[in-house]
Amino acid sequence: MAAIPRPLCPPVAGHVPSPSWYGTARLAKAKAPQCPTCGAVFQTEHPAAPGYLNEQKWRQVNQANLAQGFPPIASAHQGRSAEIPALVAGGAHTGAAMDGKLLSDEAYLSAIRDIEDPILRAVAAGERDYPGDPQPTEPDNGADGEPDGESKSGDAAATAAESFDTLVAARLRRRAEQGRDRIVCQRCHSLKNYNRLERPWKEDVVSDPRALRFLRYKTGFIVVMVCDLFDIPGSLIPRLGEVIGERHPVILVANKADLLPRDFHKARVLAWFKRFAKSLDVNVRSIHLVSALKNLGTRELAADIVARRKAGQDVYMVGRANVGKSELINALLRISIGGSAHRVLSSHIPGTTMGLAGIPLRRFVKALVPAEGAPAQDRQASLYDTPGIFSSKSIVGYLTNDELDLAICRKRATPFTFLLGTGQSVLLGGLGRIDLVAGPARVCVTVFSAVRPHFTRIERADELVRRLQAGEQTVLRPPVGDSERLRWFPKQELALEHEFAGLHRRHATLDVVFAGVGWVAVTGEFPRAKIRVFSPFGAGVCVRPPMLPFEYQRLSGHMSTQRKTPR
Ligand SMILES: Nc1nc2c(ncn2[C@@H]2O[C@H](COP(=O)(O)OP(=O)(O)OP(=O)(O)O)[C@@H](O)[C@H]2O)c(=O)[nH]1
Ligand SMILES: [Mg+2]
Repeated sequence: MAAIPRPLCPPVAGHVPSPSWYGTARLAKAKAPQCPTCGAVFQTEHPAAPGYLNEQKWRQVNQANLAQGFPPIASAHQGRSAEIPALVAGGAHTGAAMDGKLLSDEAYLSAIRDIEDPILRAVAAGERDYPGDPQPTEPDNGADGEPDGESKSGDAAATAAESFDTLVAARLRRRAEQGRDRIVCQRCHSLKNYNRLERPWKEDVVSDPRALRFLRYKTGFIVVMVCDLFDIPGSLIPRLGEVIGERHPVILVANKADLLPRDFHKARVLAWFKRFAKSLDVNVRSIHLVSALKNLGTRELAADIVARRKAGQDVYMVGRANVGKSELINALLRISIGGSAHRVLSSHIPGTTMGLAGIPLRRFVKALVPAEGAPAQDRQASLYDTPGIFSSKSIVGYLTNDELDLAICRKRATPFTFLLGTGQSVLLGGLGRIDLVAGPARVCVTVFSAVRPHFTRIERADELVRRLQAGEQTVLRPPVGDSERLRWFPKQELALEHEFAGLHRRHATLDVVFAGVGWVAVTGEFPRAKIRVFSPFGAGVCVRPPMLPFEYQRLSGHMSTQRKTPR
Protein backbone atom coordinates (compact mmCIF):
# COMPACT_ATOMS: atom_id res chain seq x y z
CA MET A 1 0.00 0.00 0.00
CA ALA A 2 1.26 3.44 -0.86
CA ALA A 3 2.28 5.82 1.92
CA ILE A 4 0.24 8.97 2.30
CA PRO A 5 2.29 11.96 1.26
CA ARG A 6 0.33 14.64 3.15
CA PRO A 7 -1.55 15.16 6.42
CA LEU A 8 -5.03 13.72 6.75
CA CYS A 9 -6.73 17.11 6.75
CA PRO A 10 -5.84 20.71 5.93
CA PRO A 11 -4.44 22.75 8.81
CA VAL A 12 -7.10 24.60 10.82
CA ALA A 13 -6.46 28.24 11.72
CA GLY A 14 -5.99 28.75 15.46
CA HIS A 15 -5.96 25.01 16.14
CA VAL A 16 -4.39 23.88 19.38
CA PRO A 17 -2.86 20.41 19.12
CA SER A 18 -4.38 17.93 21.51
CA PRO A 19 -2.18 16.48 24.22
CA SER A 20 -3.83 13.10 23.78
CA TRP A 21 -0.94 11.22 22.23
CA TYR A 22 1.47 12.21 24.94
CA GLY A 23 -1.23 12.01 27.56
CA THR A 24 -1.76 8.35 26.84
CA ALA A 25 1.87 7.51 27.30
CA ARG A 26 2.11 9.60 30.44
CA LEU A 27 -1.05 8.32 32.02
CA ALA A 28 0.46 4.93 32.60
CA LYS A 29 2.82 6.55 35.09
CA ALA A 30 1.07 9.59 36.52
CA LYS A 31 -2.58 9.38 37.45
CA ALA A 32 -3.91 12.70 36.23
CA PRO A 33 -7.63 13.36 36.63
CA GLN A 34 -9.40 12.04 33.58
CA CYS A 35 -12.76 12.07 31.92
CA PRO A 36 -14.31 8.71 32.90
CA THR A 37 -15.90 8.10 29.49
CA CYS A 38 -13.08 8.98 27.07
CA GLY A 39 -10.01 8.94 29.31
CA ALA A 40 -8.83 12.41 28.21
CA VAL A 41 -6.91 14.39 30.82
CA PHE A 42 -9.18 17.08 32.27
CA GLN A 43 -8.21 20.64 31.38
CA THR A 44 -9.72 24.10 31.66
CA GLU A 45 -7.82 25.74 28.82
CA HIS A 46 -9.27 24.87 25.43
CA PRO A 47 -13.07 24.58 25.21
CA ALA A 48 -13.14 22.61 21.97
CA ALA A 49 -10.33 20.22 22.90
CA PRO A 50 -10.84 16.88 24.66
CA GLY A 51 -11.03 16.91 28.45
CA TYR A 52 -12.38 20.46 28.75
CA LEU A 53 -14.35 21.35 31.89
CA ASN A 54 -15.83 24.71 32.76
CA GLU A 55 -14.97 26.24 36.11
CA GLN A 56 -18.01 24.92 37.92
CA LYS A 57 -17.43 21.35 36.80
CA TRP A 58 -13.74 21.69 37.58
CA ARG A 59 -14.66 22.60 41.16
CA GLN A 60 -16.98 19.63 41.38
CA VAL A 61 -14.27 17.25 40.19
CA ASN A 62 -11.99 18.62 42.88
CA GLN A 63 -14.64 18.23 45.52
CA ALA A 64 -15.38 14.67 44.49
CA ASN A 65 -11.67 13.84 44.55
CA LEU A 66 -11.21 15.39 47.95
CA ALA A 67 -14.22 13.55 49.29
CA GLN A 68 -12.50 10.33 48.30
CA GLY A 69 -9.31 11.36 50.03
CA PHE A 70 -7.30 12.38 46.93
CA PRO A 71 -5.17 15.54 47.05
CA PRO A 72 -6.45 18.61 45.13
CA ILE A 73 -5.80 18.24 41.42
CA ALA A 74 -3.66 20.59 39.38
CA SER A 75 -4.36 21.36 35.76
CA ALA A 76 -2.61 19.02 33.38
CA HIS A 77 -1.94 22.07 31.23
CA GLN A 78 0.64 24.10 32.97
CA GLY A 79 -0.46 27.44 31.52
CA ARG A 80 -3.06 28.21 34.18
CA SER A 81 -2.01 25.75 36.82
CA ALA A 82 -1.11 28.57 39.23
CA GLU A 83 -4.69 29.85 39.07
CA ILE A 84 -6.29 26.53 39.75
CA PRO A 85 -5.92 26.35 43.55
CA ALA A 86 -7.46 29.82 43.75
CA LEU A 87 -10.23 28.70 41.47
CA VAL A 88 -10.88 25.68 43.63
CA ALA A 89 -10.76 27.75 46.79
CA GLY A 90 -13.19 30.13 45.16
CA GLY A 91 -15.76 27.38 45.30
CA ALA A 92 -17.36 28.90 48.39
CA HIS A 93 -20.63 29.10 46.55
CA THR A 94 -22.41 27.33 49.38
CA GLY A 95 -21.50 30.13 51.78
CA ALA A 96 -19.32 28.05 54.11
CA ALA A 97 -16.08 29.61 55.34
CA MET A 98 -13.21 27.64 53.89
CA ASP A 99 -9.99 29.58 54.48
CA GLY A 100 -8.69 28.65 51.07
CA LYS A 101 -9.55 24.97 51.57
CA LEU A 102 -12.18 22.85 49.92
CA LEU A 103 -15.37 21.84 51.66
CA SER A 104 -15.12 18.64 53.60
CA ASP A 105 -17.87 16.07 53.34
CA GLU A 106 -19.44 17.19 56.63
CA ALA A 107 -19.28 20.87 55.69
CA TYR A 108 -20.88 20.06 52.36
CA LEU A 109 -23.72 18.15 54.01
CA SER A 110 -24.31 20.84 56.61
CA ALA A 111 -24.30 23.46 53.86
CA ILE A 112 -27.01 21.49 52.09
CA ARG A 113 -29.00 21.19 55.30
CA ASP A 114 -28.82 24.97 55.82
CA ILE A 115 -30.48 25.71 52.48
CA GLU A 116 -33.91 27.02 53.34
CA ASP A 117 -35.73 26.42 50.11
CA PRO A 118 -36.79 22.74 50.20
CA ILE A 119 -36.63 22.38 46.44
CA LEU A 120 -33.14 23.85 46.19
CA ARG A 121 -32.09 21.65 49.06
CA ALA A 122 -33.42 18.56 47.32
CA VAL A 123 -31.67 19.57 44.09
CA ALA A 124 -28.36 20.12 45.93
CA ALA A 125 -28.72 16.74 47.59
CA GLY A 126 -29.21 15.05 44.25
CA GLU A 127 -32.85 14.08 44.95
CA ARG A 128 -34.87 13.00 42.00
CA ASP A 129 -38.33 13.56 43.52
CA TYR A 130 -38.54 17.20 44.47
CA PRO A 131 -41.00 18.38 47.12
CA GLY A 132 -44.14 19.54 45.42
CA ASP A 133 -43.71 17.11 42.53
CA PRO A 134 -47.04 15.63 41.50
CA GLN A 135 -45.57 12.08 41.46
CA PRO A 136 -46.59 9.95 44.43
CA THR A 137 -43.75 9.33 46.87
CA GLU A 138 -43.03 6.01 48.48
CA PRO A 139 -45.02 5.65 51.70
CA ASP A 140 -42.06 4.47 53.78
CA ASN A 141 -39.77 7.17 52.49
CA GLY A 142 -41.16 10.19 54.27
CA ALA A 143 -37.78 11.82 54.89
CA ASP A 144 -37.22 12.04 51.11
CA GLY A 145 -39.58 14.99 50.90
CA GLU A 146 -39.47 18.29 52.72
CA PRO A 147 -39.40 17.94 56.49
CA ASP A 148 -42.43 19.91 57.62
CA GLY A 149 -40.81 22.07 60.32
CA GLU A 150 -43.94 23.99 61.30
CA SER A 151 -46.01 20.97 62.18
CA LYS A 152 -43.32 19.24 64.20
CA SER A 153 -42.04 19.70 67.71
CA GLY A 154 -38.37 20.71 68.25
CA ASP A 155 -37.31 17.10 68.86
CA ALA A 156 -39.07 15.84 65.82
CA ALA A 157 -37.42 18.59 63.73
CA ALA A 158 -33.97 17.61 65.03
CA THR A 159 -34.62 13.95 64.24
CA ALA A 160 -35.88 14.86 60.81
CA ALA A 161 -32.77 16.98 60.17
CA GLU A 162 -30.55 14.14 61.34
CA SER A 163 -32.29 11.57 59.20
CA PHE A 164 -32.09 14.03 56.31
CA ASP A 165 -28.28 14.17 56.78
CA THR A 166 -28.06 10.40 56.88
CA LEU A 167 -30.23 10.12 53.85
CA VAL A 168 -28.25 12.68 51.87
CA ALA A 169 -24.95 11.07 52.85
CA ALA A 170 -26.23 7.63 51.90
CA ARG A 171 -27.57 8.93 48.63
CA LEU A 172 -24.32 10.68 47.72
CA ARG A 173 -22.39 7.54 48.57
CA ARG A 174 -24.73 5.43 46.49
CA ARG A 175 -24.55 7.77 43.52
CA ALA A 176 -20.74 7.76 43.65
CA GLU A 177 -20.75 3.97 43.99
CA GLN A 178 -23.04 3.58 41.01
CA GLY A 179 -21.06 6.08 38.96
CA ARG A 180 -24.13 8.24 38.36
CA ASP A 181 -22.56 11.50 39.47
CA ARG A 182 -19.76 11.25 36.95
CA ILE A 183 -18.54 14.46 35.41
CA VAL A 184 -17.59 14.09 31.77
CA CYS A 185 -15.68 16.48 29.54
CA GLN A 186 -17.45 18.83 27.15
CA ARG A 187 -16.40 16.82 24.10
CA CYS A 188 -17.99 13.64 25.51
CA HIS A 189 -21.09 15.61 26.45
CA SER A 190 -21.57 16.94 22.94
CA LEU A 191 -20.74 13.60 21.29
CA LYS A 192 -23.14 11.75 23.54
CA ASN A 193 -26.03 14.19 23.40
CA TYR A 194 -25.68 15.79 19.97
CA ASN A 195 -23.52 13.22 18.18
CA ARG A 196 -21.25 15.92 16.82
CA LEU A 197 -17.89 17.50 17.47
CA GLU A 198 -17.03 21.17 17.40
CA ARG A 199 -13.59 20.65 15.99
CA PRO A 200 -12.18 18.31 13.32
CA TRP A 201 -11.84 14.86 14.84
CA LYS A 202 -8.75 14.10 12.81
CA GLU A 203 -6.77 16.47 14.99
CA ASP A 204 -7.23 14.18 17.97
CA VAL A 205 -6.58 10.72 16.60
CA VAL A 206 -3.73 8.61 17.91
CA SER A 207 -1.96 7.34 14.83
CA ASP A 208 1.15 5.75 16.27
CA PRO A 209 0.92 2.27 17.85
CA ARG A 210 3.77 3.33 20.13
CA ALA A 211 1.12 5.03 22.27
CA LEU A 212 0.63 1.49 23.68
CA ARG A 213 4.30 1.01 24.34
CA PHE A 214 3.87 1.37 28.09
CA LEU A 215 2.31 -2.13 28.08
CA ARG A 216 5.70 -3.54 27.19
CA TYR A 217 7.00 -2.66 30.62
CA LYS A 218 4.02 -3.93 32.55
CA THR A 219 3.29 -7.40 33.83
CA GLY A 220 0.14 -9.05 35.07
CA PHE A 221 -2.41 -8.26 32.39
CA ILE A 222 -4.25 -9.85 29.53
CA VAL A 223 -4.92 -8.16 26.18
CA VAL A 224 -8.17 -8.25 24.26
CA MET A 225 -7.31 -7.17 20.71
CA VAL A 226 -10.41 -6.01 18.89
CA CYS A 227 -10.73 -5.67 15.13
CA ASP A 228 -13.56 -4.90 12.74
CA LEU A 229 -14.81 -7.91 10.76
CA PHE A 230 -15.97 -5.51 8.08
CA ASP A 231 -12.44 -4.17 7.62
CA ILE A 232 -9.99 -7.08 7.49
CA PRO A 233 -6.98 -6.77 7.27
CA GLY A 234 -7.21 -2.96 7.61
CA SER A 235 -8.32 -3.10 11.24
CA LEU A 236 -5.53 -5.41 12.40
CA ILE A 237 -2.36 -3.88 13.81
CA PRO A 238 0.37 -5.87 12.02
CA ARG A 239 3.38 -5.39 14.29
CA LEU A 240 1.65 -4.89 17.62
CA GLY A 241 3.90 -7.47 19.29
CA GLU A 242 6.92 -5.21 18.67
CA VAL A 243 5.18 -2.49 20.63
CA ILE A 244 3.46 -4.27 23.52
CA GLY A 245 5.69 -7.34 23.77
CA GLU A 246 5.11 -10.74 22.24
CA ARG A 247 4.60 -12.83 25.35
CA HIS A 248 1.38 -11.34 26.76
CA PRO A 249 -1.67 -13.52 26.23
CA VAL A 250 -4.00 -12.01 23.62
CA ILE A 251 -7.65 -12.81 22.96
CA LEU A 252 -8.45 -11.78 19.40
CA VAL A 253 -11.96 -10.48 18.81
CA ALA A 254 -13.52 -9.79 15.42
CA ASN A 255 -16.34 -7.39 16.19
CA LYS A 256 -19.36 -6.19 14.16
CA ALA A 257 -20.40 -9.68 13.06
CA ASP A 258 -23.94 -8.33 12.83
CA LEU A 259 -22.96 -6.43 9.67
CA LEU A 260 -22.46 -9.64 7.71
CA PRO A 261 -25.41 -11.21 5.89
CA ARG A 262 -27.84 -12.88 8.28
CA ASP A 263 -27.03 -16.53 7.53
CA PHE A 264 -23.28 -16.28 7.00
CA HIS A 265 -21.39 -19.48 7.68
CA LYS A 266 -19.77 -18.80 11.03
CA ALA A 267 -17.27 -21.68 11.01
CA ARG A 268 -16.10 -20.76 7.51
CA VAL A 269 -15.64 -17.08 8.39
CA LEU A 270 -13.77 -18.07 11.55
CA ALA A 271 -11.44 -20.34 9.57
CA TRP A 272 -10.91 -17.53 7.06
CA PHE A 273 -10.16 -15.05 9.86
CA LYS A 274 -7.64 -17.43 11.47
CA ARG A 275 -5.38 -17.04 8.44
CA PHE A 276 -5.01 -13.36 9.22
CA ALA A 277 -4.53 -14.06 12.92
CA LYS A 278 -1.54 -16.27 12.04
CA SER A 279 0.23 -13.32 10.46
CA LEU A 280 0.14 -11.36 13.72
CA ASP A 281 3.22 -11.31 15.92
CA VAL A 282 1.32 -11.52 19.22
CA ASN A 283 0.54 -14.49 21.41
CA VAL A 284 -3.03 -15.19 20.25
CA ARG A 285 -4.72 -17.68 22.62
CA SER A 286 -8.25 -17.65 21.25
CA ILE A 287 -10.41 -16.03 18.59
CA HIS A 288 -14.01 -14.84 18.83
CA LEU A 289 -16.54 -13.47 16.38
CA VAL A 290 -18.84 -11.11 18.26
CA SER A 291 -21.21 -8.22 17.86
CA ALA A 292 -20.89 -5.79 20.73
CA LEU A 293 -23.89 -3.80 19.56
CA LYS A 294 -26.22 -6.79 19.34
CA ASN A 295 -24.67 -8.70 22.26
CA LEU A 296 -23.78 -11.68 20.07
CA GLY A 297 -20.98 -13.85 21.39
CA THR A 298 -20.19 -11.46 24.24
CA ARG A 299 -21.06 -13.97 26.98
CA GLU A 300 -18.71 -16.53 25.44
CA LEU A 301 -16.03 -13.87 25.24
CA ALA A 302 -16.57 -12.93 28.90
CA ALA A 303 -16.30 -16.59 29.92
CA ASP A 304 -13.07 -16.92 27.92
CA ILE A 305 -11.57 -13.83 29.58
CA VAL A 306 -12.46 -15.29 32.99
CA ALA A 307 -10.88 -18.62 32.07
CA ARG A 308 -7.64 -17.10 30.77
CA ARG A 309 -7.15 -14.28 33.24
CA LYS A 310 -5.14 -15.04 36.37
CA ALA A 311 -6.24 -13.53 39.69
CA GLY A 312 -5.25 -9.88 40.01
CA GLN A 313 -4.56 -9.35 36.30
CA ASP A 314 -5.83 -6.26 34.47
CA VAL A 315 -7.55 -6.46 31.09
CA TYR A 316 -6.61 -4.08 28.25
CA MET A 317 -8.80 -3.56 25.18
CA VAL A 318 -6.57 -2.55 22.29
CA GLY A 319 -7.12 -2.14 18.57
CA ARG A 320 -7.56 0.31 15.75
CA ALA A 321 -9.87 3.30 15.98
CA ASN A 322 -13.59 2.69 15.54
CA VAL A 323 -13.47 -1.09 15.75
CA GLY A 324 -15.83 -1.09 18.74
CA LYS A 325 -13.59 -1.48 21.81
CA SER A 326 -15.66 0.90 23.89
CA GLU A 327 -18.91 -0.66 22.70
CA LEU A 328 -17.53 -4.07 23.67
CA ILE A 329 -16.80 -2.79 27.19
CA ASN A 330 -20.35 -1.47 27.33
CA ALA A 331 -21.63 -4.87 26.17
CA LEU A 332 -19.72 -6.53 29.03
CA LEU A 333 -21.19 -3.97 31.41
CA ARG A 334 -24.65 -4.71 30.05
CA ILE A 335 -24.35 -8.37 30.99
CA SER A 336 -23.00 -7.42 34.43
CA ILE A 337 -25.27 -6.63 37.33
CA GLY A 338 -25.81 -2.89 37.65
CA GLY A 339 -22.77 -1.98 35.61
CA SER A 340 -24.47 0.25 33.07
CA ALA A 341 -23.71 3.46 34.98
CA HIS A 342 -20.01 3.01 34.17
CA ARG A 343 -20.45 3.07 30.43
CA VAL A 344 -17.66 4.50 28.31
CA LEU A 345 -18.27 6.66 25.27
CA SER A 346 -18.71 5.00 21.91
CA SER A 347 -19.36 6.90 18.69
CA HIS A 348 -18.88 6.57 14.96
CA ILE A 349 -16.16 9.25 15.02
CA PRO A 350 -12.73 7.58 14.95
CA GLY A 351 -10.65 8.59 17.96
CA THR A 352 -13.51 8.80 20.45
CA THR A 353 -11.47 7.36 23.30
CA MET A 354 -8.60 9.71 24.08
CA GLY A 355 -6.75 8.12 26.99
CA LEU A 356 -6.73 5.11 29.26
CA ALA A 357 -10.19 4.83 30.77
CA GLY A 358 -10.06 2.21 33.52
CA ILE A 359 -13.14 0.59 35.03
CA PRO A 360 -12.64 -1.45 38.21
CA LEU A 361 -13.20 -5.11 37.48
CA ARG A 362 -15.64 -5.36 40.37
CA ARG A 363 -18.13 -3.45 38.18
CA PHE A 364 -18.36 -6.52 35.95
CA VAL A 365 -20.08 -8.73 38.47
CA LYS A 366 -21.42 -11.84 36.74
CA ALA A 367 -19.62 -11.09 33.46
CA LEU A 368 -15.96 -11.10 34.58
CA VAL A 369 -16.29 -11.47 38.34
CA PRO A 370 -18.31 -14.13 40.22
CA ALA A 371 -21.78 -13.09 41.38
CA GLU A 372 -20.72 -13.21 45.03
CA GLY A 373 -18.11 -10.47 44.43
CA ALA A 374 -14.50 -9.91 43.36
CA PRO A 375 -11.87 -12.03 45.13
CA ALA A 376 -9.34 -10.12 47.26
CA GLN A 377 -6.64 -10.18 44.55
CA ASP A 378 -8.99 -8.56 42.07
CA ARG A 379 -9.85 -5.54 44.21
CA GLN A 380 -7.28 -3.37 42.41
CA ALA A 381 -7.72 -4.93 38.96
CA SER A 382 -9.36 -2.92 36.18
CA LEU A 383 -10.49 -3.25 32.60
CA TYR A 384 -8.92 -0.49 30.49
CA ASP A 385 -10.27 1.07 27.34
CA THR A 386 -7.40 2.42 25.23
CA PRO A 387 -7.37 4.98 22.41
CA GLY A 388 -7.77 3.33 19.01
CA ILE A 389 -4.75 3.44 16.75
CA PHE A 390 -5.78 5.24 13.60
CA SER A 391 -4.55 3.76 10.35
CA SER A 392 -3.07 6.34 8.01
CA LYS A 393 -3.98 3.98 5.15
CA SER A 394 -7.67 4.07 5.94
CA ILE A 395 -9.78 5.94 3.41
CA VAL A 396 -12.01 6.97 6.32
CA GLY A 397 -9.27 9.40 7.31
CA TYR A 398 -10.19 11.70 4.44
CA LEU A 399 -13.84 12.05 5.33
CA THR A 400 -15.83 14.77 7.05
CA ASN A 401 -18.60 13.98 9.54
CA ASP A 402 -21.29 14.10 6.83
CA GLU A 403 -19.29 11.81 4.59
CA LEU A 404 -18.69 9.37 7.45
CA ASP A 405 -22.46 9.04 7.76
CA LEU A 406 -22.61 7.88 4.14
CA ALA A 407 -19.54 5.68 4.15
CA ILE A 408 -19.58 3.79 7.46
CA CYS A 409 -21.66 0.64 7.47
CA ARG A 410 -23.98 0.67 10.49
CA LYS A 411 -26.53 -1.95 9.65
CA ARG A 412 -26.45 -5.33 7.99
CA ALA A 413 -24.75 -5.00 4.60
CA THR A 414 -26.87 -5.98 1.62
CA PRO A 415 -24.62 -7.50 -1.04
CA PHE A 416 -25.35 -6.36 -4.61
CA THR A 417 -24.31 -8.67 -7.41
CA PHE A 418 -23.81 -7.38 -10.95
CA LEU A 419 -22.19 -8.40 -14.16
CA LEU A 420 -19.20 -6.28 -14.99
CA GLY A 421 -18.04 -6.33 -18.62
CA THR A 422 -14.55 -5.78 -19.92
CA GLY A 423 -14.05 -2.05 -20.38
CA GLN A 424 -16.44 -1.29 -17.52
CA SER A 425 -15.89 0.19 -14.12
CA VAL A 426 -17.51 -0.05 -10.67
CA LEU A 427 -17.15 3.03 -8.44
CA LEU A 428 -17.79 3.35 -4.69
CA GLY A 429 -18.37 7.11 -4.72
CA GLY A 430 -15.04 8.89 -4.85
CA LEU A 431 -13.60 6.37 -2.39
CA GLY A 432 -12.74 3.53 -4.72
CA ARG A 433 -12.92 2.28 -8.26
CA ILE A 434 -12.27 -1.02 -10.04
CA ASP A 435 -11.78 -1.13 -13.82
CA LEU A 436 -11.96 -4.46 -15.64
CA VAL A 437 -9.40 -3.72 -18.34
CA ALA A 438 -8.99 -7.19 -19.86
CA GLY A 439 -10.45 -10.65 -19.49
CA PRO A 440 -13.68 -12.45 -20.22
CA ALA A 441 -16.72 -10.69 -21.61
CA ARG A 442 -18.19 -10.54 -18.12
CA VAL A 443 -17.35 -11.29 -14.50
CA CYS A 444 -19.65 -11.31 -11.51
CA VAL A 445 -18.92 -8.65 -8.90
CA THR A 446 -20.59 -8.49 -5.49
CA VAL A 447 -20.34 -5.23 -3.58
CA PHE A 448 -20.36 -5.22 0.25
CA SER A 449 -20.42 -1.59 1.30
CA ALA A 450 -22.65 1.13 2.69
CA VAL A 451 -21.60 3.33 -0.24
CA ARG A 452 -23.91 3.07 -3.22
CA PRO A 453 -21.96 1.53 -6.11
CA HIS A 454 -22.09 3.01 -9.59
CA PHE A 455 -21.47 0.89 -12.70
CA THR A 456 -20.40 2.52 -15.94
CA ARG A 457 -17.94 2.42 -18.85
CA ILE A 458 -14.30 3.22 -18.09
CA GLU A 459 -14.37 6.39 -20.25
CA ARG A 460 -17.45 7.65 -18.46
CA ALA A 461 -15.85 6.82 -15.08
CA ASP A 462 -12.81 8.89 -16.09
CA GLU A 463 -15.11 11.75 -16.96
CA LEU A 464 -17.01 11.51 -13.62
CA VAL A 465 -13.80 11.46 -11.63
CA ARG A 466 -12.44 14.42 -13.61
CA ARG A 467 -15.58 16.45 -12.89
CA LEU A 468 -15.45 15.52 -9.22
CA GLN A 469 -11.87 16.66 -8.94
CA ALA A 470 -12.80 19.93 -10.63
CA GLY A 471 -15.24 20.55 -7.73
CA GLU A 472 -18.53 19.44 -9.32
CA GLN A 473 -20.92 17.23 -7.32
CA THR A 474 -21.71 14.12 -9.37
CA VAL A 475 -23.32 10.76 -8.60
CA LEU A 476 -20.09 9.87 -6.83
CA ARG A 477 -20.92 10.41 -3.15
CA PRO A 478 -19.01 10.70 -0.83
CA PRO A 479 -17.33 13.17 -0.99
CA VAL A 480 -20.10 15.68 -0.39
CA GLY A 481 -19.98 19.41 0.24
CA ASP A 482 -19.22 22.64 -1.57
CA SER A 483 -16.92 22.79 -4.54
CA GLU A 484 -13.96 23.77 -2.38
CA ARG A 485 -14.38 20.57 -0.34
CA LEU A 486 -14.70 18.49 -3.51
CA ARG A 487 -11.62 20.09 -5.01
CA TRP A 488 -9.67 19.46 -1.83
CA PHE A 489 -10.72 15.81 -1.66
CA PRO A 490 -7.69 13.65 -2.51
CA LYS A 491 -7.33 12.59 -6.12
CA GLN A 492 -7.90 8.99 -7.04
CA GLU A 493 -4.65 7.26 -7.90
CA LEU A 494 -3.78 3.81 -9.13
CA ALA A 495 -3.49 1.59 -6.07
CA LEU A 496 -2.89 -1.76 -7.73
CA GLU A 497 -3.04 -3.67 -10.96
CA HIS A 498 -3.88 -7.32 -10.58
CA GLU A 499 -4.07 -10.26 -12.98
CA PHE A 500 -5.76 -13.45 -11.91
CA ALA A 501 -7.68 -16.49 -13.13
CA GLY A 502 -11.30 -17.07 -12.14
CA LEU A 503 -11.41 -20.38 -10.26
CA HIS A 504 -15.03 -21.35 -10.23
CA ARG A 505 -18.34 -20.41 -11.75
CA ARG A 506 -20.08 -20.39 -8.38
CA HIS A 507 -17.27 -19.46 -6.04
CA ALA A 508 -15.73 -15.99 -5.56
CA THR A 509 -12.04 -15.94 -6.42
CA LEU A 510 -10.94 -12.87 -4.50
CA ASP A 511 -12.05 -9.80 -2.59
CA VAL A 512 -10.78 -6.33 -3.47
CA VAL A 513 -10.79 -4.43 -0.17
CA PHE A 514 -11.11 -0.66 0.32
CA ALA A 515 -10.05 -0.18 3.96
CA GLY A 516 -12.93 1.08 6.09
CA VAL A 517 -15.36 1.30 3.17
CA GLY A 518 -16.07 -2.32 2.22
CA TRP A 519 -15.05 -4.84 -0.41
CA VAL A 520 -15.94 -6.20 -3.82
CA ALA A 521 -15.90 -9.98 -4.45
CA VAL A 522 -15.10 -11.16 -7.99
CA THR A 523 -16.61 -14.45 -9.22
CA GLY A 524 -16.44 -16.46 -12.44
CA GLU A 525 -14.50 -19.15 -14.27
CA PHE A 526 -12.05 -17.65 -16.75
CA PRO A 527 -8.37 -18.10 -17.65
CA ARG A 528 -7.33 -14.51 -17.09
CA ALA A 529 -8.70 -11.14 -16.04
CA LYS A 530 -6.93 -7.90 -15.34
CA ILE A 531 -8.24 -5.24 -12.99
CA ARG A 532 -7.01 -1.77 -12.11
CA VAL A 533 -7.97 -0.44 -8.70
CA PHE A 534 -7.99 3.24 -7.71
CA SER A 535 -8.45 4.96 -4.36
CA PRO A 536 -7.69 8.36 -2.81
CA PHE A 537 -3.88 8.67 -2.87
CA GLY A 538 -3.83 5.02 -3.94
CA ALA A 539 -3.99 4.05 -0.25
CA GLY A 540 -5.92 1.42 1.67
CA VAL A 541 -6.48 -1.11 -1.12
CA CYS A 542 -5.57 -4.78 -1.01
CA VAL A 543 -6.63 -8.14 -2.41
CA ARG A 544 -7.51 -11.03 -0.10
CA PRO A 545 -9.08 -14.51 -0.29
CA PRO A 546 -12.86 -14.17 -0.37
CA MET A 547 -14.58 -13.86 2.99
CA LEU A 548 -18.06 -14.85 1.78
CA PRO A 549 -17.37 -16.81 -1.40
CA PHE A 550 -20.96 -17.94 -1.96
CA GLU A 551 -22.76 -14.71 -1.18
CA TYR A 552 -23.00 -13.63 -4.81
CA GLN A 553 -25.66 -16.27 -5.37
CA ARG A 554 -28.04 -14.43 -3.11
CA LEU A 555 -29.11 -11.82 -5.62
CA SER A 556 -28.45 -13.71 -8.83
CA GLY A 557 -32.19 -13.80 -9.55
CA HIS A 558 -32.30 -9.99 -9.55
CA MET A 559 -29.19 -9.51 -11.58
CA SER A 560 -29.61 -7.38 -14.64
CA THR A 561 -27.16 -6.05 -17.12
CA GLN A 562 -29.55 -3.17 -17.77
CA ARG A 563 -29.61 -1.94 -14.21
CA LYS A 564 -26.57 0.25 -13.65
CA THR A 565 -27.16 1.16 -10.01
CA PRO A 566 -28.83 -0.96 -7.36
CA ARG A 567 -32.11 0.37 -6.07
N1 LIG B 1 -22.95 -2.65 13.69
C1 LIG B 1 -22.13 -2.61 14.73
N2 LIG B 1 -21.58 -1.45 15.08
C2 LIG B 1 -20.76 -1.44 16.15
C3 LIG B 1 -20.47 -2.59 16.90
N3 LIG B 1 -19.62 -2.25 17.89
C4 LIG B 1 -19.41 -0.93 17.77
N4 LIG B 1 -20.09 -0.44 16.72
C5 LIG B 1 -20.12 0.94 16.25
O1 LIG B 1 -18.81 1.30 15.84
C6 LIG B 1 -18.58 2.66 16.15
C7 LIG B 1 -17.30 2.79 16.94
O2 LIG B 1 -17.48 2.18 18.19
P1 LIG B 1 -16.52 2.54 19.42
O3 LIG B 1 -16.88 1.62 20.54
O4 LIG B 1 -16.52 4.00 19.70
O5 LIG B 1 -15.12 2.14 18.81
P2 LIG B 1 -13.68 2.28 19.50
O6 LIG B 1 -12.86 1.13 19.04
O7 LIG B 1 -13.82 2.46 20.96
O8 LIG B 1 -13.17 3.60 18.81
P3 LIG B 1 -12.09 4.64 19.36
O9 LIG B 1 -12.54 5.08 20.71
O10 LIG B 1 -12.15 5.71 18.34
O11 LIG B 1 -10.78 3.95 19.39
C8 LIG B 1 -19.81 3.17 16.90
O12 LIG B 1 -20.63 3.86 15.99
C9 LIG B 1 -20.48 1.90 17.37
O13 LIG B 1 -21.88 2.03 17.48
C10 LIG B 1 -21.09 -3.82 16.49
O14 LIG B 1 -20.91 -4.88 17.07
N5 LIG B 1 -21.91 -3.76 15.40
MG1 LIG C 1 -13.36 3.96 22.20
